[in-house]
Parts: sequence; structure tokens; C-alpha cells
Amino acid sequence: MRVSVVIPTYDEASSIARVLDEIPATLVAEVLVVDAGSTDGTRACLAGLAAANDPDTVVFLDGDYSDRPRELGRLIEPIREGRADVVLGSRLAGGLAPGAMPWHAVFGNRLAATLIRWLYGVSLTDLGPFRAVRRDVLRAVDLREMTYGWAVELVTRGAMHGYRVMEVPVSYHPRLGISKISGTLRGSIGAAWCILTGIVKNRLRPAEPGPAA
Ligand SMILES: Nc1nc2c(ncn2[C@@H]2O[C@H](COP(=O)(O)OP(=O)(O)OP(=O)(O)O)[C@@H](O)[C@H]2O)c(=O)[nH]1
Ligand SMILES: [Mg+2]
Repeated sequence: MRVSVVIPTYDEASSIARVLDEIPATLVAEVLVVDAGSTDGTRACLAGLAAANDPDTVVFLDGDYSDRPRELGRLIEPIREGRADVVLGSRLAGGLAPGAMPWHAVFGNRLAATLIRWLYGVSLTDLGPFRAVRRDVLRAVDLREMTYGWAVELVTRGAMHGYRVMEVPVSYHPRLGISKISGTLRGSIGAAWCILTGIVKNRLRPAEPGPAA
């Protein structure tokens, strides 16, 4: 299975070398660090995805050393074994280190996961940035959201297409460098709005044609 890793970065000079060092080289074919000057990290994820060289699975993680790249194997294992199509790393089911996530981010992620459970029947506890996705899912889902709603769109629309979405516990640690999103009011409100409205909106959107159409 060919695995491409995509890491959005914006002013992460203090952490990116460490993140890259700890990616298990035997498990991945390529790593794309997307240091684009966009207005948010998720658009950078999509740019990385477009540049990836024919992957079977794409893994996303943050460049601030909050996620531990050594745990990458946990995310791709269920895909490799044919048990899942999308695997999310849950920080709230895993080891959340003190100070790693502000309280409002914990609350917002729990709320989003609960709504996804209710509306889509997918059992999640968190919507973390460390995730692995089979390329088929990325092809089948017509991704329209270019900002924070992108990950939600993938999970919710993927589930509506019948793809298997699951989570595994991952650890999460205080970031190195300066906070860009969850530590700022603007970032937090923007992300919360996109994510929560996206969960409802995607449920109401008509199904897109299948991948073969
Ligand atoms: N290319 C690019 N990457 C970004 C941008 N904004 C954030 N990122 C990266 O996206 C990832 C997630 O952003 P973070 O700033 O860690 O957001 P967060 O985890 O919600 O909150 P903090 O860790 O508190 O800042 C990090 O690797 C950032 O460097 C951007 O405008 N462009
Ligand atoms: Mg972060």
C-alpha cells in the first residue's frame, strides 16, 4: 500500500524537523510539507493531496508536533487490513496531555463527534487532525469546502457513500511554536461554525453520483 503523508505548515520552523524525523520511513512512500501562504491549514491539505504521487492512502497530520508521527502505523493498519476506509486519530479517546487542547476545543470536538454519531451513525469521539484516508474515498466524495469544513465533509459524505469510518486512539501534546487556530478567537469561532454547520448541511445535500459515473 503506497502511503503519502501531507503536513500543512505555517511558521512551524521550530517543530517541522522533529515531525519529519519521527515519521516511520518504512511505512510511507512520500511526505509533502505544504507551506502555502493560504488563510488556513485545511486548504493546504487539499493542495498537498493534489500534489501527491499516486497514493493508495493519504495520511494527514499537523506540523506543530502535537501529533506524534510514530503513531502513524495505528492509523493505516485498519486500512491495510481492509477493515476501514477512513481512520481518524481520536485525541479524546487517547492520551491527551495536559495543556494540549484548550477546553473550548475539547467541548467543540465532543459536540461535533456526537452530532456525527446522531446524524450519520458513525461512532466517533473526536475530529482530530491526524487521519488516514483511502484514495477511493477522496475520489468519490465531491469536496466543496475549502476551509475548516473539509474534514467534516470527508467523514460525513464518506459515511453517506457507505465508506467505513472509524477511529483509533492517538496521543496529543502541547504544540511547539505559536498557536494559529484553536488558540485564537477568530480561528476557534471560524472552525466551530464551519464544522457544526457542515455536519448538518452535508446530511441535507443530495448524494453525488458514484465514483464510476
Ligand atoms: N500551509 C498552511 N498551513 C497552516 C495555516 N494555518 C495553519 N496551518 C498549519 O495547519 C496545522 C494546524 O494548525 P494549528 O495552528 O496547529 O491549529 P490548531 O491545532 O487548531 O491550534 P494551535 O495548535 O493552538 O495553533 C499546523 O501544522 C499549522 O502550521 C496556513 O495558513 N497555511
Ligand atoms: Mg495545532
